[in-house]
Amino acid sequence: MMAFIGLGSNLQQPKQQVLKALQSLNNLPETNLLQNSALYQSAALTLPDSAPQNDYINAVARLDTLLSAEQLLIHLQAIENAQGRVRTEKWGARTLDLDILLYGDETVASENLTIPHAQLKFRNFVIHPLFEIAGDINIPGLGSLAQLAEQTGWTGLSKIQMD
Ligand code: ROI
Repeated sequence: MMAFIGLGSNLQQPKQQVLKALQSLNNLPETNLLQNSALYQSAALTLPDSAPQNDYINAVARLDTLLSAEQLLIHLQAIENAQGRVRTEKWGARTLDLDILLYGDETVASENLTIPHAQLKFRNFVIHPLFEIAGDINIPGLGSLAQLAEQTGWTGLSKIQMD
């Protein structure tokens, strides 16, 4: 199955955290990392009235995996934990966040998992990196990614040049 993973970090050398997580994704069982987007710097999206947070580094990865969505989730949580993720408050700063954005063209609505990711359509730091590597896909319930990307601004978001 083709799956797209959103990566985000805003603590403890975020760029290194994201690069390390990409390696870990490639080392998952029955899984290949096919592609990753550039890294993007993005202003933190926070809850109203919460303390300011550092900027995030965000990226999106494309996996080919034989794992089920639920198995994949468990592996992603293990990677987050291995990189020092501590769950404190909702929408708090974090060393690493890994979200299953898409799992083929499947829709999942279970206790632990909502696919497509429920916030995807509101987040330019997901939409633009995803569009960079998967310009021609459709998103279940949302239609063409190209159209979504066209409608989505770049406020607070910039692609990082790695050369
Ligand atoms: N803000 C940005 N810019 N990038 C993220 O990955 C991100 N992740 C989160 C919250 C706290 C909602 N804000 C974010 O989980």
